[in-house]
Amino acid sequence: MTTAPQTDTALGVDVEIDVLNAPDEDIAELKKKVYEHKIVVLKGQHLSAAEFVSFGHRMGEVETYYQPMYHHPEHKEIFVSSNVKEAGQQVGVPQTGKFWHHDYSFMARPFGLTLIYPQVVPKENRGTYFIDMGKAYRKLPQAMKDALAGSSSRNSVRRYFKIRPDDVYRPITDVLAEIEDHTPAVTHPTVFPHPVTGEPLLYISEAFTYELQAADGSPLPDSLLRDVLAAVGQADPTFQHENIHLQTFDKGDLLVWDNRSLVHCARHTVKPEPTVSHRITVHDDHEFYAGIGARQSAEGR
Ligand code: 7UC
Ligand code: FE
Repeated sequence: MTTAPQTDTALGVDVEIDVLNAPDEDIAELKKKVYEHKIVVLKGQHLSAAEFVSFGHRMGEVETYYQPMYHHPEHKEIFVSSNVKEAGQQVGVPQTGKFWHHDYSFMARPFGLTLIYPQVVPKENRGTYFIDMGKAYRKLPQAMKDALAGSSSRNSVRRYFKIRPDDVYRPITDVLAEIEDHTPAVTHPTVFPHPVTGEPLLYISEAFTYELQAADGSPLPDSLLRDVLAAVGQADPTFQHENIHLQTFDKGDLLVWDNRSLVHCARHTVKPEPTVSHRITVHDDHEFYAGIGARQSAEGR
């Protein structure tokens, strides 16, 4: 396994590794690099969908996306983001993740690692925007840190839930009620220490966080949430904020990132080019944050 820092950016490191045949110690080392550098780009990968799933299982307990509409037709473990029809059929879901978010932060037990393996890479609008929410938290004015101390956040997918083909002609109130029933809002600490590095992470997003609550459960002013999101760069429509990092990739790259530390936003395009990417998400060997379960053994599930 060899490692080279990405020279042009503050986040991320390139790693060369044979993801299927590397010894377990190298996989453990790879995960350490993800916690340290937050994004790792595995260069020159040539994996079939089945091999990508095998690699996912080496990285942790695979979390299959809760909605089948996103599943790869042969491998439900793979979440497909695609705007390319296959034999006239939509596969997966187009235009996913075009908003600042942590994956699954609207769920009670989010996962630590996201693996993205781009399949069709657009020529112009390639890449994903990231913000390091550990660094962003450090840079917040002390008054904001004080205002957030001891608070928690309320999170829901409701604003970015995608209408499914079968929802056509359903009353919107039924769809909204179903969202609340299947994915009720969840509470997370606004700031928690990374279980591996100990770094305090600000765990809120423009897409899924809708309210901050004081330690006693009473709501904090909406202006605080808006001001903090703006301060960290999650309200900048131009993506010029100094906290925002554009991670580009080429065909053959496989990205692994720390889903506790980073928020991400799919790059916005006016006229979308053909784009297909495969995603696998895994619980690692650590609690997501203290009190939220780590990787579960096969027997424990
Ligand atoms: O279609 C999408 O953008 C999916 C999004 C609502 N959830 C992705 C996730 O893992 O949180
Ligand atoms: Fe995402």
